[in-house]
Amino acid sequence: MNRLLITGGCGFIGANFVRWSLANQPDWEIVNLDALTYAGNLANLADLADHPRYRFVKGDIGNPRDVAAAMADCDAVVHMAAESHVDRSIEGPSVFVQTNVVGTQVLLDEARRGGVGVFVMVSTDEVYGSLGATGRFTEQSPLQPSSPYSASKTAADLLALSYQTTYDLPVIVTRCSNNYGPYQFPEKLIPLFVTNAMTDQPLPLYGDGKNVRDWIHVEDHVRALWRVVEDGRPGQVYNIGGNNEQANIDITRVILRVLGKPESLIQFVTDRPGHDRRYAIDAAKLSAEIGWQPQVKFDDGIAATVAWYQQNRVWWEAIKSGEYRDYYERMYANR
Ligand code: NAD
Ligand code: TDX
Repeated sequence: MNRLLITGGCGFIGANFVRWSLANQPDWEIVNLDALTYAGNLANLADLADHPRYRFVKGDIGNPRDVAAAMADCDAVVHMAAESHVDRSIEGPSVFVQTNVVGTQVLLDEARRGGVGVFVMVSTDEVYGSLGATGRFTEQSPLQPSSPYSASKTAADLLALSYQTTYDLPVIVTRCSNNYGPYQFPEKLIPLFVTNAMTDQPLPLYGDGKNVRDWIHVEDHVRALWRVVEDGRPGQVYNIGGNNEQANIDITRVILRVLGKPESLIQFVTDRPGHDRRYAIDAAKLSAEIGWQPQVKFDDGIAATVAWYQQNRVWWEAIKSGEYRDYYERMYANR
């Protein structure tokens, strides 16, 4: 039996990673280190809490003792714990530097000490900054992050690579595009707009609504991460993308159409400062070296995702009724 440590397993991508791994990777035990911040939710994995190949450790990646306890006897690390929301980073960058940069350094030091076989640093396409109307990001594109969030992820990404160069730690960096799917916290575009539309609340579209993102279903991302754990080359960077560029206004219309809600719910609001115009990922390297391809078609994935939010109203209503209300007020009132 092999053992993998995932950090941030109670968040959106993490919970999907844990669920998929326990179902599809029978030779692996999964240890999940998560601090349960506002974005971490034990309910995401409640049905798996007693699974024989799963262990949850509540702890902070910035705390060396928590990290050492969780990483003991692990063969692989998939590091995805982070502060992940761009708008929150604009409001308050400090925790982004603490978690995303310092937390990553603490994990890397413990991985060196413990001698793990592979350390996958889950980075993001946002490290590349913004594209114009044409072209796609390759692994050679310059790193030009725009927000405190993406700058902190860039620092972590490069720090991880430096541990490979300097200490020969077997680090692999992945840079994925925008994920969507079940269990995504309703501060991000798709779950925010789905849940607002379901309750006939306005959908606050930033700027002219024409910013473009390259959407990938979270299960395709999870499959890519496992392929990288098993067959990735240490020291390498791999882009992961859905080959699915969509303008925000088009995503918004799809959501309204699937839910049978009127376009009058769309409300154009003041733009996000430093708002990246367009992301598009060239994932040819991962495909050529490892044979990975995204499998979920966007029309199917978005319909299934909307259906999940319809079927799991209790899940998101609990989130939206708590401290989230203050966040929403701060972020969107008088915008
Ligand atoms: P999320 O915000 O939903 O989840 C983050 C998780 O990390 C939460 O469970 C939280 O409790 C945990 N966490 C935060 N600070 C911690 C700390 N100090 N110690 C331990 N745990 C802590 O994020 P997500 O959308 O699932 O993203 C996961 C990772 O994937 C992040 O690293 C993000 O940068 C990256 N990523 C996300 C996307 C996307 O579209 N969501 C795309 C590319 C890359
Ligand atoms: O209310 C909104 N209105 C709006 O127009 C929100 C929340 C977002 N938007 C726009 C901004 C972006 O152009 O929608 C697009 C997507 O926004 P987010 O869901 O906040 O995602 P983004 O900023 O693109 O970053 C995401 O992808 C890369 C994740 O949050 C990051 O963690 C990941 O690294």
